[in-house]
Amino acid sequence: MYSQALDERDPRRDPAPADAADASRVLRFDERVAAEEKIEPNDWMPSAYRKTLVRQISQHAHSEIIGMQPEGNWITRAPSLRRKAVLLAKVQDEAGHGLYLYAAAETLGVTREELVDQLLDGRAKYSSIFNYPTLTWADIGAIGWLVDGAAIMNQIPLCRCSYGPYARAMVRICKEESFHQRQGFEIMLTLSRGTEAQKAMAQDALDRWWWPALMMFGPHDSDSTHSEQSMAWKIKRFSNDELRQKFVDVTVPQAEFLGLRVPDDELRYDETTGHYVFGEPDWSEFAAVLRGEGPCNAQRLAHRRRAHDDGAWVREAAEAYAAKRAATTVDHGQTHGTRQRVAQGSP
Ligand code: BYC
Repeated sequence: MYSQALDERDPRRDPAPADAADASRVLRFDERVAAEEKIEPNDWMPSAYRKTLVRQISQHAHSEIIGMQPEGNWITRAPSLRRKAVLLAKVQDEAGHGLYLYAAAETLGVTREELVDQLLDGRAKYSSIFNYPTLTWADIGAIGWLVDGAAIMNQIPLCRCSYGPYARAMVRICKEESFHQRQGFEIMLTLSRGTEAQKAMAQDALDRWWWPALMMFGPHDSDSTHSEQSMAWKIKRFSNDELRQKFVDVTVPQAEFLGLRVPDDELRYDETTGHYVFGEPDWSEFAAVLRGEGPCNAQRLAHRRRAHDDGAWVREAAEAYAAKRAATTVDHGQTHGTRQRVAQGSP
């Protein structure tokens, strides 16, 4: 009877009962977000909230995975066994971050295979920063200090993201990023206290990584497509410009401590605001990198595709093993069940 009534309803004139239910669910969702309750995978959520999270979390996961390449480039050339062990551990941490983040994205109903396909066929974005080359050992210091430093600034607030699985993944990631930042700063400190050539190498790395690091925070708030809605949903807690400013305020005194010069002629401390005033990143360069035209975009994707193809046998072996185990479990289950029935005297 009810379904017949539904069938006869003209959806263009009659507001659907589902709409009223949806409106009340949106209201309840908004109240929960406002009350700082975490939204969990099985909770109702607006489809746009789900879509935004899948986009951001998967881009973040891809960044961690592609981000292994510029540093991986230096593992065999690290200047000592200690530096090699530390760098290896850092790059492995990044693989781990990628995996937690893919797992967090999967709780939203998307498969890892879909996400990986989007990366490999060039549909998905990953952080612009990983499309720059690591030319010298000092670049490993600059990445730890500046790139992981920017990452921490951006990611600590994500520990309070309204979506539970993302927020919880970020807690461990941030602890590890903090270690990464310190190892980078320590490399820069060693180089800047070293020979003239080592100091020049550190300065050159700062010169090349400073502006790309500022671009990591994304476009200006006025050009940011998603910030306003993401902040209303408490996915983002600070805007791109707010985080960029915090990063500059924290990092410039660190550069001074290292005795290095930040490559920005407009940089000055404003006594009245208590903040640094800084120049404008080259946004046309940022746009080009996002279009796939950065110095290493093609190389990074080609390398990732090759690694994916080379790893096909591992995925196939894992699937075959899982299928074999599943079959064995069924066999054992039947045998066990049969034995029980026999023991109980049933046929
Ligand atoms: N690079 O509306 P907006 C790491 C895109 S991993 C590329 O402001 P949103 C590490 C943006 O996606 C670092 N694309 O976006 C790993 C959007 O395009 P779509 C990665 C960028 O999402 C290894 C459009 O521009 N960190 O730390 O509100 C070793 C408009 O932007 C970038 C994360 O992923 C960029 N830099 O804000 C060492 C953190 N910026 O999607 C370190 C999580 C913007 O509409 N993500 N775009 O096609 C976020 O916090 C935010 O997604 C962002 C951007 C702040 C990055």
